[in-house]
Amino acid sequence: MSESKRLFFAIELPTSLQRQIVRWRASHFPAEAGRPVAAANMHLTLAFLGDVSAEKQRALSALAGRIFQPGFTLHLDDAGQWLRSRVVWLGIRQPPRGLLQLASMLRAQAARSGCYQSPQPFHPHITLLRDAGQAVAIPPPGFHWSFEVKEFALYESAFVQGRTRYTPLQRWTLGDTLRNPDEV
Ligand code: 2AM
Repeated sequence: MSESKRLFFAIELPTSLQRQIVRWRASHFPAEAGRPVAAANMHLTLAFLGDVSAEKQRALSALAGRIFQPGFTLHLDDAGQWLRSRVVWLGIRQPPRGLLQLASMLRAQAARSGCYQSPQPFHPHITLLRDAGQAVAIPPPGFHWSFEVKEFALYESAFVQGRTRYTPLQRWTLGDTLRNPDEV
């Protein structure tokens, strides 16, 4: 039997934004607020797949490659804490339609392929702190945290030498907005 991997589809964050978020987090949350997510691990999950065999991974990759939709802009303008899952997060007050469509397609493809499906509705967020079991004061996020999303990726989550590491395995480009053929 082939080995399975713990996989999820997600949007990567630009490195410069990851660094800005880390600086903001360091100056707004005390060390005891929770366990900080490493900058390189910050991402926005589109669909969590759970443990997936190599065969199912190939099938899901082929389906993901058939998705055609334009890119979109994300404005990170929200922050909060979920006490039940003990996380502090950054989010988006009004998620763009492109983001919701992409997540919904990937989640539907995963469900049809028999993958684990989260019972939770899609709440786009970037986890900043884990093990945040005590309520913390949440400052408003910094301004100008926007970025263009031009691709999405399939990530592997692995626990290596005592640390969780998320590694992009494959990426897919989102198309440009359809143009008038006469436009140059
Ligand atoms: P989280 O950051 O809110 O914990 C890799 O673990 C990614 O998949 C993380 O973004 C994590 O979300 C998400 N994830 C892990 N387990 C999940 C589950 N059971 N349902 C939905 N998303 C999950």
